[in-house]
Amino acid sequence: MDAPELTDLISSPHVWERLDRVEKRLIEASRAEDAFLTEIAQHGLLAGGKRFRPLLAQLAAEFGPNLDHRAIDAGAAVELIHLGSLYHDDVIDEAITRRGAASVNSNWGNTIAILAGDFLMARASEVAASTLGQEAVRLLAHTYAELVEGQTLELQVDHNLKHGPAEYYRIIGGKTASLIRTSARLGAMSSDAPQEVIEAVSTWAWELGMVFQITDDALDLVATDGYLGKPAGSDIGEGKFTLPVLLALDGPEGPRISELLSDPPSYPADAVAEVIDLVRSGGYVDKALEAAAARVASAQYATAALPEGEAKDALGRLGTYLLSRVTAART
Ligand code: GRG
Repeated sequence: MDAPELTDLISSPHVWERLDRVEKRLIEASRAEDAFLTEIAQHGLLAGGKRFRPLLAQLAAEFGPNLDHRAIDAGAAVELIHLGSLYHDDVIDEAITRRGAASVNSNWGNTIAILAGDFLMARASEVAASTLGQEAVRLLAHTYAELVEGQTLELQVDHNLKHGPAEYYRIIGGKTASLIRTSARLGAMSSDAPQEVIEAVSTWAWELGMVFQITDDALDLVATDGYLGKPAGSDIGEGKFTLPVLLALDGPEGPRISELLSDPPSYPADAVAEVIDLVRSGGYVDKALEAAAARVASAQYATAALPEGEAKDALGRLGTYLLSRVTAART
């Protein structure tokens, strides 16, 4: 069965109308004096992307009494940070494509990709400072630091067979859940939601962000190449050992997996295929999904403090949606 579309999960037309305004704000904020820089900065925006972070900002903003242009700026700021970090990430990973198009680094080179990423980050701060205030700028700067910390941690454990789930959770907390939490927090702050509501949506979004990455990593092990748009198991090939692999390393299959991955940095395709097979047949993808489902339950628990209504119901549906993406893509 296919996973539902995000548009089916959120019925409030206001959320989608505001997301359209975020799109216009993104185009405006990514414009530079120089047409060449504008083209590069807007390349990743025009290529696509789910706009998951601005969407969370709009949903969270529904909980406050004063919905205005600040929610739009909150959504634009978090997407600009996200896109800037993707430009930098693609330089680090030497990625060829991003969002179904050529990556900026592959089209224009690393220097341009780094500069354009910096430009997007700077514009995120400018957007936040223009209407959202000092606390929002501080929060975004803190999140930017968390992204860098998560990414740096990940680089340190690349190819390392000895790290475990605790390091994995720290990595994905830094590189993914931190910005997802900030997206929801900034959205709720932008509409002057009460403090306890800001805290509840932040806790919810942290758990959701962790689930976002755990399920994304699981997809790499269970979906087809066609679904992923890249070869399945490419995380293993790159020495990125995600939760199912780390759990398998700790099980009876551990010694064989260690042997197969004992000669970094590049592993033969048949070794990667055997690791994937051991991880899948040992039930470790299922175990990772159980951990994700437990976090969906924690996220749900955090929403108890929120006022009843369509926005709260939508938060509840998003966790299930992330889990269902994996079930639907499983081969
Ligand atoms: C300079 C802020 C800064 C960062 C440098 C490179 C880096 C440190 C951090 C990388 C963080 C990163 C790229 C994490 C992965 C996050 C992630 C889950 C990306 C995919 O997000 P989706 O699926 O993508 O929402 P779309 O394209 O739909 O937006």
